[in-house]
Amino acid sequence: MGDSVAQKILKTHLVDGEIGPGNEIGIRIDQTLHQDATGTMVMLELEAMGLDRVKTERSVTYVDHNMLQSDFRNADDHRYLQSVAQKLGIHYSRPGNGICHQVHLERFGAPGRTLLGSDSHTPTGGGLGMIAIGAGGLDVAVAAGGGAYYLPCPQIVGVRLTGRLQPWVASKDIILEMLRRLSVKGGFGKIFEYHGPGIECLDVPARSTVCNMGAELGATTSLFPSDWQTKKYLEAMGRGEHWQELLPDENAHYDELLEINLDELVPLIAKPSNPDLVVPVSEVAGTKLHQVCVGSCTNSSFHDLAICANVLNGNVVADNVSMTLTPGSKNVFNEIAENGMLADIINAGARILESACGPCIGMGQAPPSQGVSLRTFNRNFLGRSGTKDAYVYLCSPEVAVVSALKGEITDPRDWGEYPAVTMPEKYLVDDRMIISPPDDPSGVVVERGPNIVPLEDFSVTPDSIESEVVLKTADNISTDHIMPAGAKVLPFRSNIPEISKFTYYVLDPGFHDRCLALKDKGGSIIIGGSNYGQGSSREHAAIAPRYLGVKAVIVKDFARIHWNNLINFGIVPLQFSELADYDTVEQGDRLAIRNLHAQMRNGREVQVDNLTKGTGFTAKHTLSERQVAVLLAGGLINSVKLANAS
Ligand code: MIC
Ligand code: SF4
Repeated sequence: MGDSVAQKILKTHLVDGEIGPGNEIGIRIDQTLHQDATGTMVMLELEAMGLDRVKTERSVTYVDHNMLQSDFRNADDHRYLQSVAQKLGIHYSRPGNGICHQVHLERFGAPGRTLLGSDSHTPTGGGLGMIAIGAGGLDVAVAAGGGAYYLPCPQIVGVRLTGRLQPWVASKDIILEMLRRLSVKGGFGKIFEYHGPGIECLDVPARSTVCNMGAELGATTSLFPSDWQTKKYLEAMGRGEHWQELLPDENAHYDELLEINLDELVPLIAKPSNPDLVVPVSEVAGTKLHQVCVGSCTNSSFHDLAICANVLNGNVVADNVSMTLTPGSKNVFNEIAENGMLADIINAGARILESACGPCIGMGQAPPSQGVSLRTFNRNFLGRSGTKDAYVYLCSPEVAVVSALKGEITDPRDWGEYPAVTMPEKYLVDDRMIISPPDDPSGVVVERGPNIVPLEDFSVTPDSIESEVVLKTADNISTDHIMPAGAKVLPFRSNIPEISKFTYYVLDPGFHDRCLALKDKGGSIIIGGSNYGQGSSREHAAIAPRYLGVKAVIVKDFARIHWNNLINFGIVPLQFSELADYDTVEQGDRLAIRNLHAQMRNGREVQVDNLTKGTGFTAKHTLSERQVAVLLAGGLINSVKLANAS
């Protein structure tokens, strides 16, 4: 049996363990990506670990999330990031240069490489034929310091594409179809490798849209082979020398196979408020709109904007709609400015935003009360838009732009001829907004504002836990629910005591106070449903609960990145062995776990007593031996410090 592209890359980067089902493997990371919302924490962690210079081939910090400077806080973070990047040997992409994933694809990604990013949509890089994985900041910090990235060896699922995308059907519809079939937890523990004749019609940005939103499947990552399309893209970006062909062997082995016939695909849409509530657009056509937003790291490439400009040209956005467009990078912005498309967009009344995450992370453009917002983004979790009772739908730029003109959700195939877009032979590349670090950093002074609060020391995980259930949740709780983002909260990303006040704020405003009241009474425990912690990689969804005294989280099952983050910050992650036991526990119950260390070390089962009900149940854990040691040490920082001391 031959190798898939994913296997080839994993094999050349394997530094620990053996590739095989159920094994934990360690891989070498060539590049790291950090952004401002998670990156300040990564830098604080690097400092806490005592690292003086990154050891990767390339590490880049982007400023793209915390762009609103309504007081000193975000501006302080930017200044800190710029100076600490200089000190640690990290490239710094200045605010205005674009969204991290779009810029990384354009300027740094390369076939055959590994990339670890402190952002869940890092798999965007898979469009170039690389293994790009999203992780918590601490894992990224360790990788930046030259350490391996550990992961449970993923299954490799081959997704064979046949046929061709039909007019008005976009690559976004491929990934929406995957979500329709597999759900937001269908990708757990898997790498999706797209292949087959259908990939020929997809250029690199189109492929990256598919890989980007593989994060919503809960996948480890997604990728495409590196072929002539990859070569063409890298050459157009002036980086032809980074191309190498990387194809699956003819008899490549895939653990599972799926097939999508692109000829049969129709425009799709995800309904509120989960990315897998996917139906054909025709099913919700006619729904009146209040807002349409095109952009985000999923759909802000030149082609995405060009389609919009073409359809908007000569028309005006419907009276009842506020439309925004966001170019994903300064290069894309320049491109549409140079060729006149920007004027078509402005004349149509669309509001052009700076190249950044913007409305995708709730940085402005909150929809009106009970408003319907149609977005080309990747997430529509409750409250993420900034308006709790808004209805957020996710779709392709094609669906978005036609609907913006019609004022209601519209199947774009009813619009007319599909616009022909001429792609640039050479993009207008200008890297002057990326600051390289100096060879000698000795003169660099790290600038810290008052909002930057160093991480507190974490104590060792106790051997005995006796705590109250502070909250019981339903399935599919996202890290947006646990720790919301948005203009109000993001400025506190480098200040844990302050940001912790927003924990579970949208779903349960009393959470913070209840936790604090329990902090000196043994702390608290959270009970969760299935796919707990899906979505963003933000480790604040683990650090803040830890700060508030949460000792354990017991759920039906976890999403990948959050599970890792809980371990990294010393919160015990357990799963119900019998799902029915979930129903026996209530908020307010006092639970006890004795001899935790021995139970975790010696097996997979942990006994939990319900002191309030006089009952008990068995929970299980899926941690490797290495992870058990990290958890019991009180988290990864403690464990790295211990290793450095010995
Ligand atoms: C997101 O899309 O939720 C974010 C904001 O990019 C996050 C990172 C963060 O919370 O800062 C992600 O996807 O990991
Ligand atoms: Fe930014 Fe949105 Fe992409 Fe997250 S999903 S990186 S917030 S554009």
